[in-house]
Amino acid sequence: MSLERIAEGISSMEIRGAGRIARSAAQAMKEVAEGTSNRDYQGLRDEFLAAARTLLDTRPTAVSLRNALYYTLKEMEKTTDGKAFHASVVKNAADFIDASDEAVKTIAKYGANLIPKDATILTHCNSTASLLAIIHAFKHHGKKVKVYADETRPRHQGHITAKQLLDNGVPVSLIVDSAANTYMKDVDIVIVGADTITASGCLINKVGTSQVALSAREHNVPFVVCAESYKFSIETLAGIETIIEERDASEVLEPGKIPGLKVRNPSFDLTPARFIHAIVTEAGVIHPAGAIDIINSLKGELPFGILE
Ligand code: RI2
Repeated sequence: MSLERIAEGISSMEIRGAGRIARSAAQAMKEVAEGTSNRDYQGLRDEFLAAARTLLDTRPTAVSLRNALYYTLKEMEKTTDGKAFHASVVKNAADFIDASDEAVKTIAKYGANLIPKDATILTHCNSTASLLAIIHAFKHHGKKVKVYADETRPRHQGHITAKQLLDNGVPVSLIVDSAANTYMKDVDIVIVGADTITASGCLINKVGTSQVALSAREHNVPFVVCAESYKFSIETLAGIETIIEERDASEVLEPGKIPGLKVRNPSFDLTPARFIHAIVTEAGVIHPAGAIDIINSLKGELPFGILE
């Protein structure tokens, strides 16, 4: 797909999931590189930065998207040789996509180890790595798990989770988000994905996640997050606050149904580190306080700030 088509797909959430958004952004940069005959450094720099900014504007909260762009452009300040810079963008984009796919598989294996035998699990929204961890525990560890899947208003990503679990033979019940606390007394572990992990180990994830975390804490249920390293926010290390994306009211209420009514529709919320039992990354299972180590390793590798 072209840059414009991918950007439109991310904006409309046809392309969704922080990991898939990041891989799609890298793919878009690869398409831009493969589509230009330009080998002049400055011309390429202008072209790639313009493409990166188009992608950045699609979903401001998606730190994974920003980090994917940093990864793709990480040689930009290291060479002024146009040919070398061009080749690096093609290679880095492809490498990011492969590394992201591998990270999800690794997290699924590590996450499956955390799932107790015959556990009842509660999920919120739809997260690739979290889902694969549950399926891995069910299929490869023989754990007779069953799942309560929050439907996750307003876009009902929980329906995707429920269908994928059903298709893999995992017993699952879809519940409305406000029923999570009711069933939490029967739950052995909560597993969710991540849009962003901040430097202080907080989680930014689909709206409603923080209420699930509150309920899990109240019921003494471990709350586990699956997050690839590229979801960790370098910006928060510098004290730059992550924007919580607010989406169109029409996702919540049919336009004109209640004339004059104001609707708020935040796409994500923040779960404090103290509510998080563990974060499963491809580098291993860490305590939220370990987020700083992941971010420091990213800082050494990614050209933080080049897209400002
Ligand atoms: P994976 C999703 O947001 C959910 O918040 C999910 O937890 C997170 O992205 C990560 O998804 P949205 O794209 O990368 O539905 O684990 O707004 O698939």
